[in-house]
Amino acid sequence: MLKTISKMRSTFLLAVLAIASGYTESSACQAAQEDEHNCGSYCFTVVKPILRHIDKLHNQVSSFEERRNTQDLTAKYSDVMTKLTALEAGLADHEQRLLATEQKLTDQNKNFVNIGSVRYFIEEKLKMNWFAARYRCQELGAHLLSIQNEAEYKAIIAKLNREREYWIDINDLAQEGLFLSDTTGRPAAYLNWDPIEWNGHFQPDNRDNVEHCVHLFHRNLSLQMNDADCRFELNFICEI
Ligand SMILES: [Ca+2]
Ligand SMILES: [Ca+2]
Repeated sequence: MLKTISKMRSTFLLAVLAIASGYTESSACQAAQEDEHNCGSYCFTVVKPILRHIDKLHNQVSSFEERRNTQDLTAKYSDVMTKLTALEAGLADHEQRLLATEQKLTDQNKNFVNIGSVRYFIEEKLKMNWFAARYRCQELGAHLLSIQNEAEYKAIIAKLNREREYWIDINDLAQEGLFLSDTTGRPAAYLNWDPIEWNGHFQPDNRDNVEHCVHLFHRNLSLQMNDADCRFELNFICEI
């Protein structure tokens, strides 16, 4: 009897080891059946349900691992989609800012005009005092308009709005009555003062002793020069 129990135990252990190693029930049973003639049909009948149960547990473990792998993949997919969504939002924001920048450049380009080989920026919207306008031109890599001769004067005023007034680079800030080009530091190359009398004065009149900056303004159906208070806020022209 003890010998029979010992055989049964060894057969059982052999089957368990086989299943634990990845064998199926049938392969385990095949191994076990090799000892059946030693174990006897009775003990094998006792062991077989246990083998089936162990095989069932093995299948359940395999199924659980498959589900866990699926859950891992689902979590990774969700993580990737979250990152992708954030990336798309970032791209959309970047694209929006790019469009805004392009629109701004387009708007600015509308104000650029080419006359011969010279490029001008005509600020029709913003109004600034003479010093701020000068700085704005420098920001654009330019300077306030420096008219060199009558031909350039006529070419540029043909592009201007006659309803507006524009700062140019001429001033007598350094010495009253000496009108210099801010671009060259030399006496202005071209002057075209408004010829119409104004309160008994002709331009430049340095009215109230505060008019030291020159602008083009509309009088007599043309745009001609006048000295004005540099603190006035006017449109302006940059030359590149
Ligand atoms: Ca003056
Ligand atoms: Ca004046």
